Amino acid sequence: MPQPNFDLYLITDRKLTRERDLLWVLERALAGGVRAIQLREKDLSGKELFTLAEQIARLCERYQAQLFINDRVDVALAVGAAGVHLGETSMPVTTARALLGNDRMIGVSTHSLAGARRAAQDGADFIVFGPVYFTPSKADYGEPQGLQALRIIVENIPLAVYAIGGIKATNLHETKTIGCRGAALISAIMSADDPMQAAQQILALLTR
Ligand code: 3NM
Repeated sequence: MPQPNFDLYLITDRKLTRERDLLWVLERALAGGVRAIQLREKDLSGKELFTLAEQIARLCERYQAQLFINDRVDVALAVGAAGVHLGETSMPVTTARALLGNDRMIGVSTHSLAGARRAAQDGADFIVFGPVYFTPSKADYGEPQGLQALRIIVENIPLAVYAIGGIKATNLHETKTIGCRGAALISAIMSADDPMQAAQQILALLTR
């Protein structure tokens, strides 16, 4: 069964690229060393998402990077992605596993210890937990979870845990010391002046 072998999980948001083409930003990030991308563009139709996913899958192949598709098991299978990323409103992990088999990975977004335990029991390959720090897109959900909650997840869940939410070069070391497998992020790379340089800097900090 494949295991997550990446430290940095880059999540897309084409509205946070500062008007730059998403494929351009992703190519820069891949050139900077990113090896795992989650395509997360929730407002696209199936057709639009499939077309974009095919393009990104080709890009990822060139860089030997793994592509995960948010929510859509069908699109993940259609473009031969490495796996799928499920959230609270997605189909059950067990159902996704039945569709995907054991050769593809399932990542799950979690927001509590109970949710993380469930994901592990249901057969997730890795989880993200957050938001650890303040991040504008999740401000409506209340206070961030903080480092202590993240520590509890890492100590209790026998899976690779990626911290998410407001992760930047300046706070990466905190999540690393806690024992996270790595970091998942959007704006620190998508909105960076130079996504390649940002990816290089973050990866250097993560693998140090
Ligand atoms: N999920 P940024 S936080 C997509 O807590 C997402 O599950 C979160 O964006 C969660 O890196 C988040 O720009 C936003 O803070 C991450």
